[in-house]
Amino acid sequence: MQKRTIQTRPIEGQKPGTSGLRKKTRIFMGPHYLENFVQAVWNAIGGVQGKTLVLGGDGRYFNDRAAQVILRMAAAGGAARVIVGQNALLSTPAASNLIRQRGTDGGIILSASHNPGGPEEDFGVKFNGPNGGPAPEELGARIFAATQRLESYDILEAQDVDLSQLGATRLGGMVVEIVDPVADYAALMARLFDFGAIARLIAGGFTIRFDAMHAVTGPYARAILQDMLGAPEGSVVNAVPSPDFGGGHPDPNPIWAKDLVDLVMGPDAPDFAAASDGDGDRNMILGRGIVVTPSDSLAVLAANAHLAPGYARGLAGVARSMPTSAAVDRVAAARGLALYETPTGWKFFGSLLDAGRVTLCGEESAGTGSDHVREKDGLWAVLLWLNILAETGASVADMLRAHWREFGRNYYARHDYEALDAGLAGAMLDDLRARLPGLVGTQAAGRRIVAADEFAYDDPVDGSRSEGQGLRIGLEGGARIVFRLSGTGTEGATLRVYLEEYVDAPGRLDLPVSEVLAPVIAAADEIAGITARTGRSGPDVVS
Ligand code: VG1
Ligand code: CO
Repeated sequence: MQKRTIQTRPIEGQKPGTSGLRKKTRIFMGPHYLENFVQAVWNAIGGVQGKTLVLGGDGRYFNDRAAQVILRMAAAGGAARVIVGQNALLSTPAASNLIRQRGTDGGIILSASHNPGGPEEDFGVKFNGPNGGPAPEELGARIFAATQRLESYDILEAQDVDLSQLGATRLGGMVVEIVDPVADYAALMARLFDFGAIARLIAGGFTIRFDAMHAVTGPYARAILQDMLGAPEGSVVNAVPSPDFGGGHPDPNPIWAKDLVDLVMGPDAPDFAAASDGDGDRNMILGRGIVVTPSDSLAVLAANAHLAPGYARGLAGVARSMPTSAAVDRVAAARGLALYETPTGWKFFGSLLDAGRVTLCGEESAGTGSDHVREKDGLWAVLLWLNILAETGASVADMLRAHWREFGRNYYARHDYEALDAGLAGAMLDDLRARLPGLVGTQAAGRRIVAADEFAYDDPVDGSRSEGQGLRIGLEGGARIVFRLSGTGTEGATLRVYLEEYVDAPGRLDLPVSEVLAPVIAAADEIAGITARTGRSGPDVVS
């Protein structure tokens, strides 16, 4: 087997976004595109000579081909060992766990997460460091810089490795260790949660439905929920990962998981339902007659996590991304927990988790996790909910209502305007940014603006500063609006508008979200001029 050095030239736009590099699959399949980026990763981390890496992905189209290329490039770079999930599959949290558990030098995750997959859809590559977490901003910047001065990459000339057989094999001088993608992750879950209590709950007739959305969590959910916890066959649906996710968006929200919402609202509702995304790090929680807002889910979990064995000692602190609702802040205040507010993206939780400052963290985008790995974790959230329900005997709806009675309710919604012209969307936010200082004291849709700023974050652990992380508007009475542009899209720009209103009057805790937020939505439109500037009559996705 021969190592080849291939001459190449920098390719524009290989800048990692909120979560790695995401592009149209066709772009990734273009000449040198994947190879350039992978070589840039190697260069940015000081090469892979003698290192051990983890490799796997969510099974989307091109996952298998990309894995073979990365193996050949790791071998050419002199890596000692790559631990690969069987058939190149690993959920994002399972990859994070393997990186940590095996004490490796990091890993590569092939995923565009909740973005659709297929030859005409999206692909992505992400590097996670030795702590198991996504590359921090500073490393992302170094990877990008390396893409801009790349002249060549090294690759082994070799046949494909058969990734369907468990066990160790060699590629040149490198060991390729093919592991069961589920086993270590399932063992971790069994250590954190009271599987006996959950199994008894299920044996007692408590019904669950988990929708894997044709993505990577299928095998994990089947093994854990059905085989280990005894949920009847058929409790996990859409459980076979497919390269195009059955033609759908593997995004667990009320739009793309509408079937599940219809199910819990109908006569055959299970006691508990959930869904995850393409790479298994997101979660959506539902109960009979109720969909739990991710921000509320984080707050409920923070208030009750001590009921699960893995968190019985209590929490060190909690963190949420800035656009996430302040529901968890109220729990933190009541329980005397430290609360951190970070920019969007899991990479910002890493230093807090590593330093032991927080145990639980979450984002409004259906991401919840803890210090057990360094990624958000969909099935973990499902199991923590089940453990809490098993301990309390409450229904999902009871849990929520009791939570709102105790802490008040942060009514919340996110409005996404997708595939906007990038120039137009950028100009809209630039213009608003320029007007921020003059907004305080003025009125929008009849509400007085009491705060207006652009969020910047100073990491209290490593001292790094991240600027330009979202425009925030505070309205009199506690309502909040946040505007930011997505960093995970592959087409034009996506504007995200995050809307929140806090209510604690006992008679007003169970109102329709759209009714409570209507004045905040009107104010948001007036402040940024969304309708006027985009010509859109409303958002594409409300979650
Ligand atoms: C989105 C979410 C963010 C999440 C990120 C990655 O980013 O808003 O909260 O961390 O996706 O999640 P953005 O920049 O598009 O708003 V995943 O499950 O797509 O890796
Ligand atoms: Co994801």
